[in-house]
Amino acid sequence: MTEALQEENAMPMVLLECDKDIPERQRHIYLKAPDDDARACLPIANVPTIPGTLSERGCAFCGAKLVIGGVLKDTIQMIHGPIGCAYDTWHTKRYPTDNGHFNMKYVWSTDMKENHIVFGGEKRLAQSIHEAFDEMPEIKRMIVYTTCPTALIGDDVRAVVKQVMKERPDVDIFTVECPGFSGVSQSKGHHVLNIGWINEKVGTAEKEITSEYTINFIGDYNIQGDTFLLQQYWDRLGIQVISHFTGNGTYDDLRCMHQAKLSVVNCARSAGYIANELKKQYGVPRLDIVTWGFNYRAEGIRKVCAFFGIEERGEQLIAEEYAKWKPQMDWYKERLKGKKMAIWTGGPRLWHWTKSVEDDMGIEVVAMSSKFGHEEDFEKVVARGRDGTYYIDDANELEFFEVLQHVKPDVIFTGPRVGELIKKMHIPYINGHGYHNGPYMGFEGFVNMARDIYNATYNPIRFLAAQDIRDPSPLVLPERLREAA
Ligand code: CFM
Repeated sequence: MTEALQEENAMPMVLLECDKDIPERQRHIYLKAPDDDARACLPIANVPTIPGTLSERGCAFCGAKLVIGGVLKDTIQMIHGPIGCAYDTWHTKRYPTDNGHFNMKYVWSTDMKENHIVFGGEKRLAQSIHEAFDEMPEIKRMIVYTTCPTALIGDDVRAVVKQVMKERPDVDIFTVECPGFSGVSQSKGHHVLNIGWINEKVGTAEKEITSEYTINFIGDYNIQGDTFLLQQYWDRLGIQVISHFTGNGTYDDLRCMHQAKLSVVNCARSAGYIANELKKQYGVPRLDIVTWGFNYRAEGIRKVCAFFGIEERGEQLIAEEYAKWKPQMDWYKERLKGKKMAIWTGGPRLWHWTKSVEDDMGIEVVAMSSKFGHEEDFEKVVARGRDGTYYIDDANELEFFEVLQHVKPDVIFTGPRVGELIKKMHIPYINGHGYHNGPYMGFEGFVNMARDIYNATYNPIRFLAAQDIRDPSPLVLPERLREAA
């Protein structure tokens, strides 16, 4: 080992070869070693991207619209800006609804052009709002978003919205002022929407209470039906979900969040803020759970049931689900044991998954990158993750490739953009955001996830695709693929 390498290995924060011209990146990459004091080694996070690095982050507007607001099933999403802001936050996330996927079919925009930027877009906005409601008379709810250009020219969106609500007393509109440049990543958009909603909309409606056990289920976005699956558990436990924030959720249910006795939080990064405010403003306690993985899911059910004193119901549900799904999970575990995985998503899925795939599938997570997690996310990730694993904040493409050479994963969970590059390297990729064949939450869902990993890692196509067809020697499948072939 060279002296330089020795020195590098001794250092918990790593400067990769590809980053030698932007040495500031060293503070964002941690290689965990046994006995490290992880508190002193956390990658810095939630800070502006360093010029010169090609970030994978999204913008603040995207965090509000694509991640939270756009999931609602009965709400027009009016994007006040150029058409690109609407197009790029439409159709890229898989969150179905039980009313025919209204939210995924349509996108609305004021389609700002140069003359609106020069002369102001308020009239255009009012006209677009009326047009949208006229076109869809059954829809009475809307969220209006500002974008970089309309924020810069100073359109008074709130005044327009107020006027429309006066003219149309049967509609309700919520305004999100969170232009792309207002934060360092999409994380800012989560925050703005959370705080705006609690301050302006929670407490403005009441719904019928049908159970003495009531919750808000927060930070679950029904990716490929996660919410549908988990709703079966709540129903079997006799728990009424007052609001889903926001998977398959409705605008008016979210106005009733104050009525719940407990806020159960899945994605603490995107929606922990509203849970905290519900506690502060309305005294609704917050309980964080993990909904992926057998151990975690069972623990989450136990915690919620303990809160309401219905432990027996919880134990019964867990026993039934284990009986049904554990044998299948164990079949996959047998075959996935020792496989190496990388996770490159937003942030929370790193700490949700690293330990659960290890416990339930025997998989080792060897590299993780978070686009917008904060330091508190890294605290959780590093605490649950393995030694010898890379923990990276806001990684860029070159770093991905360099780290791949070090850790050699069998499968990578990331988005389609990076996924396309990985495919070319003949490494199996699974959509870590929208899933391949989800849902992945809950007991049944985690079996789906294991099945996708099994199919990806045992499929001979990657091996075959890597062969040079001009080579006349006979192909020999590697041993790991022979069983499946
Ligand atoms: Fe929460 Fe999410 Fe995620 Fe997220 Fe996202 Fe996402 Fe994600 Mo993609 S709300 S933070 S902003 S769990 S869209 S459904 S998968 S990056 S780790």
